[in-house]
Amino acid sequence: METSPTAATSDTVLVIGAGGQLGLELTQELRQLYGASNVVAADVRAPKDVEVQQAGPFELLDVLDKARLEDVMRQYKPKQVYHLAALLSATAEKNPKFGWQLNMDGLFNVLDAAVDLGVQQVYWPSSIAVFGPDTPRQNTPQLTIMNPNTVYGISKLAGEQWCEWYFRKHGLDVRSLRYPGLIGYKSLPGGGTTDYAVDIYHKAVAGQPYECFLQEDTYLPMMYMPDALKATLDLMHAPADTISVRSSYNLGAMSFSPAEITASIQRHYPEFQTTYQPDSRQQIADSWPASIDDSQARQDWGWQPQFTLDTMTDDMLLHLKEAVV
Ligand code: AKB
Repeated sequence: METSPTAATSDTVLVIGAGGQLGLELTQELRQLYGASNVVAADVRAPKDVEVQQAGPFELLDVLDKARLEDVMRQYKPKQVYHLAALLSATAEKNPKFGWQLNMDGLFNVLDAAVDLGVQQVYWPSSIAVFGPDTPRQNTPQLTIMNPNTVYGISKLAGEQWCEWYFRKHGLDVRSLRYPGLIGYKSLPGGGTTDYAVDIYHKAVAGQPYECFLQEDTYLPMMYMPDALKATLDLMHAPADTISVRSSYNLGAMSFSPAEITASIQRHYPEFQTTYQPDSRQQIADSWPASIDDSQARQDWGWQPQFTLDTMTDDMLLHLKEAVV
């Protein structure tokens, strides 16, 4: 095994894709943990919100620009890099070449710079999209038939294998989770197949009906953002010798259908209605697991989700209502 030539010396953390659905909340959480000045937010677009801009260091960064990435990393010498920039499933299907380029070349740039500049740890998110129509749909195991059939899924599966390779070949401590659909109230997702489960809450609070792009009985694995943040940080803080999976861990919390999330919302808004108009995202959803076996994550580093569909709904609606008042 070849080891990294120089060790990063600072306590700085770099978050690439800090303006995205996960990046925004993860950056806030990391700033709480390590201090705002120690967490560098980077994104291809400057944050619109002035408060976000002023909350800590920010760098404009296109992860495909390797020279700029290395400059930022030389400047801050991060000990940890969270690389979150990617095109999600529905957008990547519409723009396959760019989806592949961003998701793969971006990852290579980060992994190579991390090795060259002695970064201690890299985090890179994978997804339930690594599974495909041949995969067992219920309680999908950690190790099983994959055969993804979306550009996003193919890029995530290839990325997982590369992460494992960089660990074996270079000793790079890269860690990863296969996220289910993520649901939070602080930011909107963009371009995913599971996004309906965020949009639906916004419509309910606005007093409007929701037209869902999936069928009412389409079950998908989902997770509330506080659980996703906890899982990410628990994984990154776990001792290296407890991490038995160097591709990416299955991670589960809850599974529900559009009909079930509608019923959960109706406990608060009895008049709320969802209609169903499936589009091309239905095919993507049909190729993904309905539920996930995450026993390896539970066994290795004690993963335990907190939120159920109803407790998530209660919390989402509470926060979204506060935002409109
Ligand atoms: C998507 O729907 O593309 C993402 C994912 C499951 O990775 N939310």
